Amino acid sequence: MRRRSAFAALLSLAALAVVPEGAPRVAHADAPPRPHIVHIVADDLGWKDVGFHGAEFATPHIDSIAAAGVRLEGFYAQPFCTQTRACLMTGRYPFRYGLQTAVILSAHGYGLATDELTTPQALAAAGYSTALVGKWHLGHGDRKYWPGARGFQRSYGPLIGEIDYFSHEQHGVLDWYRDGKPVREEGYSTTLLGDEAVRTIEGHDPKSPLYLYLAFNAPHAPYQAEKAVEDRFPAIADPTRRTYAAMVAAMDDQIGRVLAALEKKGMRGDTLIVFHSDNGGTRDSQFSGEVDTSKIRIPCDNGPYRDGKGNYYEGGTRVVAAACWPGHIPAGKTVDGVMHAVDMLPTFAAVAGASLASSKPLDGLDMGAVMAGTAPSPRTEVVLGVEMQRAALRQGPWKLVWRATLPSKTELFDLSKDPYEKEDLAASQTERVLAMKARVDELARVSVPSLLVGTEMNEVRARLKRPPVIAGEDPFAIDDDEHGAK
Ligand SMILES: [Ca+2]
Repeated sequence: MRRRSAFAALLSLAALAVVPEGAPRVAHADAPPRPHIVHIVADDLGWKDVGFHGAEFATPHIDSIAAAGVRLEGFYAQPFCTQTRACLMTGRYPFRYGLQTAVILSAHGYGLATDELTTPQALAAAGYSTALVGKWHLGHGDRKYWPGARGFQRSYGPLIGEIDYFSHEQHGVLDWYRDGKPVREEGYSTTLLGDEAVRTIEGHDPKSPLYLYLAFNAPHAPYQAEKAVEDRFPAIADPTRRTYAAMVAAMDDQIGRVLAALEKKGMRGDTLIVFHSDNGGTRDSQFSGEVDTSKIRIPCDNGPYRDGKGNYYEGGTRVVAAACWPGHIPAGKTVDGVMHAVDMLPTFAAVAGASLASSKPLDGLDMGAVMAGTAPSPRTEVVLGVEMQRAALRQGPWKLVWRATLPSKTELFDLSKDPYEKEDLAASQTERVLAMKARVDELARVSVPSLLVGTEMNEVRARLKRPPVIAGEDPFAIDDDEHGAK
């Protein structure tokens, strides 16, 4: 049976309401509205780094999405890029397919398991045109992981994503592709992604539904902006913060062009737009990525939320988010209901009338009614992560943050009273802590082993076959192997 969303149900009710008394019921009144879906994802954007959360620089176009619809103030993601993108594509938590640890590094060959049903596969089967414009980060070492093999009819942008914004290279290797072929192009990557998103909309036949996944690599490190945009922020004294503001502003400019293109094409009123970051802003240079940021002041701002990217506190996982869809999502409201990145696939599938029958069991839930403000969130639990060394779980207002490696550390917070995680209640809530740890253990037992840990252990095993490293007369001559050089 086809899933029907709250959006679809509302539309059906509205359709019935305008049918005159005695007139025949229209047979297709039950059909889902099948909106276009534009899913915009920012990379490592701080919670506070948008105008509507109080940034000191303006983001008028991102703000306009929130103003035309709802702020999603209970929106969770994973603490790292790959993990959240995997959630968005599968509706399932990363520990179910081995992506629970950090990210796929540029030197890694593994990717998102190819037996997972992806969002573009599900939507394409329902008649949607599917386009990825932006960062993928779900596997680059084998073509079977590339977006074209995973459901996207068109794709453009970086496969990995931590690129130089001008050369589009990572470690000196080009990471910029169109439909699976590397392309050398001039221009600031954020602008190029905006150009392509606009082209995609302009070239689309509005009569058929479009799924555009617009995944900016901004404002992820390296911190690079165009000077003309930086010059818009003379009042920001810190140079890295000024650059970062310009990176966010450049992304906001491009989002503005996308909104204008939808308007011009007559699609805006029939488009569900969801915007969010893939994880919290970076606060610790060890989690900024592969470039060295240890010598600069990290520029992201998560406002009052604790810590940032890479860890399970709210600053790493509760991200800025907004959604709009005229006539279906009320304008200017705030939705506090808890939701997670895994919920996007079921939510999109419901409004699209797409079948998820061939998916493995989903962790995600349809959040259509929550976004519409007609129902509270059905989500009673958020699994923020289950790894071999640590985990975090939210149940109702309670949040467990567990470092299982020695020396271990267990923290429990009541987010209803302490959203900024200042008061650890673990010592006074021992039974609750035990029950939540038991739940984590249960999930750990059904986890697929971490592909990152397995890959790195293979590196250790390869070392077993290497000759001994024995100190010679020159103390500087022996260190290459120890430092990972080939
Ligand atoms: Ca990220």
